[in-house]
Amino acid sequence: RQIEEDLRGVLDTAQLAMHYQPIVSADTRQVECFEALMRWNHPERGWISPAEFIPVAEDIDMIKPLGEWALLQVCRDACAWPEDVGVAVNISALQFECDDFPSKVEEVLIETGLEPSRLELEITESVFLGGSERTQRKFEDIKKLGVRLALDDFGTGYSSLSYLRTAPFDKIKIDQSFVRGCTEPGNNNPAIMSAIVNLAQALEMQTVAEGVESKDELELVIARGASHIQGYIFSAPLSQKDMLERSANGP
Ligand code: G
Ligand code: G
Ligand code: MN
Ligand code: NA
Repeated sequence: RQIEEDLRGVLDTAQLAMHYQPIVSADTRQVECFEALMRWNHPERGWISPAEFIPVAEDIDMIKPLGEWALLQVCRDACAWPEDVGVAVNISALQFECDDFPSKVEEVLIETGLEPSRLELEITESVFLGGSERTQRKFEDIKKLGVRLALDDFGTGYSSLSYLRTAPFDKIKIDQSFVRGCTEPGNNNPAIMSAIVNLAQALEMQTVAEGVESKDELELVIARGASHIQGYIFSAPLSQKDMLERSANGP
């Protein structure tokens, strides 16, 4: 397929970019970090969503080079931000499963000089499907670097909760499917949100409500105890340039 061919060569082009979306603290209403989201500007097809090309990259063994490129790009970009602002990077389960993943992260931190505590890795429950001791050791190696771990798309996978006994997450990201429609009457999402927040608090983890678009949704997720908010209500993902210009002009 053409998309596969184009993806194989994409790192030799300037078609890939990392965009950044703010994650705001519910307490201070300040931007605490940005989630990095990959964007592909294809010469003929225009913008292609990562929801489309990341699975293709996984199929054709391109996810490791793509993921490593993203990590390096993101850490470089974050070095130009205020020192108290962090950055979160999505890590494919296939990339996470590589034996050298923790050492790659360490290399990038050394190469860019980014303070490790400013970097957060977002992984999904699917990393636990391969499961067990190797995964746990990987988590420990990453935590030893001083990097933070977030559990992305929480509650949407097929995983059990047993991994929460030992996995050292700093943050749980409440999937946006639990935010959609949460303000409509008779909706179960607020109850699910409260349960996730209670679970996270008991485990001393932060919670991000994702995909918050309206003021009503914002009020509801804060009332339900989410410690952080992400969504179009604050900003869509922006290029590094647009994001820095906007920050300079205030939030
Ligand atoms: O930003 P957007 O909604 O288009 O992202 C769609 C999906 O692609 C999301 O699930 C997101 O986690 C994933 N994604 C975006 N950027 C990256 C990336 O850099 N690496 C990986 N592995 N996934 C990404
Ligand atoms: O799977 P993950 O949570 O990493 O993906 C986040 C995705 O959600 C990104 O593709 C991002 O562009 C998208 N997104 C971020 N904020 C909003 C929002 O407020 N509404 C919607 N519909 N999508 C959002
Ligand atoms: Mn994410
Ligand atoms: Na998510």
